[in-house]
Amino acid sequence: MSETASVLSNSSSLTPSELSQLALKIKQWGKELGFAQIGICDTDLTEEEPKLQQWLDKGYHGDMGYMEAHGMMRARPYELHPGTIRVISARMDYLPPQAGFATNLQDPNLAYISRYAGGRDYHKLIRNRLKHLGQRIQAELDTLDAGKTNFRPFVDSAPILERPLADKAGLGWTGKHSLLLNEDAGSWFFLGELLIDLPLPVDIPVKEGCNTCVACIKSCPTNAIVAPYIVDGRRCISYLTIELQGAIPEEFRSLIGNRIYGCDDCQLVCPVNSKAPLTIESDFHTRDLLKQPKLLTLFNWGEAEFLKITEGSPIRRIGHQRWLRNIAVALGNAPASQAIIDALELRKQSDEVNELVIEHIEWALIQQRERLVQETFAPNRKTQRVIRSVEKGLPRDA
Ligand code: B12
Ligand code: SF4
Ligand code: SF4
Repeated sequence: MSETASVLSNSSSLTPSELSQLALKIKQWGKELGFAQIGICDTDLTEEEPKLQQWLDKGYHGDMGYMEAHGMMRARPYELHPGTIRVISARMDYLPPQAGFATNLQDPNLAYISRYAGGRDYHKLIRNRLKHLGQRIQAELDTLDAGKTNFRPFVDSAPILERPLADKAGLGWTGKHSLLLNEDAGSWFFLGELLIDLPLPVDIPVKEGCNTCVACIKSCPTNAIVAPYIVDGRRCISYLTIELQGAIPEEFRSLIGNRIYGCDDCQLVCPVNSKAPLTIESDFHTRDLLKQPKLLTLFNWGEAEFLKITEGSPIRRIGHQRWLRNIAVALGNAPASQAIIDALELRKQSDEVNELVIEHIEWALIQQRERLVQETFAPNRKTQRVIRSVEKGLPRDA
């Protein structure tokens, strides 16, 4: 049936024992569909509502208007999809092989792209798998002659608090960086969920495991983790390079370093990630052209090339102008070089750049020219600490 086909459920016809059996099967089917883990929770997020409201009141969402657009619906899955009484929460690993984190961060002429974004866009892939999961559940109900279920898959872009739901469903605990962490799998995974109207048995949340650690808070390049569990989105490099439409505030430009699309630092220093498994999805492997790419190479891509190379990748959504904006900032942070100055000048003259990009290019030119007469380059102290921590704690992925 179509995932949106809404037919009143007669799920009450299933006995508690049949529902428990079904829950076990759902977890097994989830694995077969490539999910690392599935958990089930109810829809009650009332505890999160005041925290979400506070986060919005403080303006931590910045320009992400979609975060406030739906009021408290984010904390009320039953409003998003009426009839919902359970959330089947799923996580899928994305850490690609040969991540080369430290290699990448310590070479300021290379562009750093968040490791979730080097392969295929996860939204469609996960949503489709969740849809298949829903269809398998329906097929099982058919064999039990138990009527129709009403389900709907969501991944990331819907107004729903995915992390608190996954926390409730026992997939891990909320780390001080605000991401979900799993004792065996770290945090390199996406979340998605199937909203459903079956009274399945719920899972038990796991105990918080950060203890006294504060590594993520201390290592965030822009001090975006303003208190344990609370991220001021406006300061986060992920927001500045992906979500923000306009100019990147100057105070953050040098702190961004060579990170041109997202940031992984709070996860890189996390000790729980030392056990993280690599993804089993080849779709999430980093595309060859995005493996340790040179800033200048990426900066020279024209729009057609950008669109072609990033087809099907999450990177495409920022568009060519913001791509150039971000790379201009990274070039401004790179060691002084005449080749960089020439490339910036050339781009500035081209008819492919808008005012936004020109302003960032001008900033980069000033940094480059000042540095040309000054010193040799070294990554800032925080980044050096992240690099050391990755080399020591995540040697496989360094
Ligand atoms: C908006 C958003 C962002 C914003 C804001 C980040 C944020 N922390 O809110 C920006 C653009 C900065 C961002 C960045 C990233 N994001 Co994001 N993001 C989202 C999105 C769309 C909504 C998150 C949200 O609801 N924020 C609102 C605030 C209020 O929620 P919150 O941060 O969880 O806040 C809660 C805590 O503060 C808590 N709280 C307050 N006090 C206390 C005290 C205690 C003790 C506790 C336990 C909790 C607590 O209550 C609040 C309300 O629940 C979700 C997808 C989704 N629909 O849920 C993905 C999502 C959270 N992002 C994800 C990822 C992967 C990232 C990045 C790693 C991407 C990257 N590499 O660049 C970074 C990580 C940055 C970070 N440390 O958070 C994944 C996380 C997967 C996981 N393992 O948890 C998600 C779930 C997307 C997905 N479907 O997989 N993201
Ligand atoms: S993603 Fe980077 S900038 Fe954002 S909170 Fe984590 S370390 Fe800070
Ligand atoms: S770095 Fe430490 S405090 Fe931060 S999420 Fe990981 S274990 Fe928790």
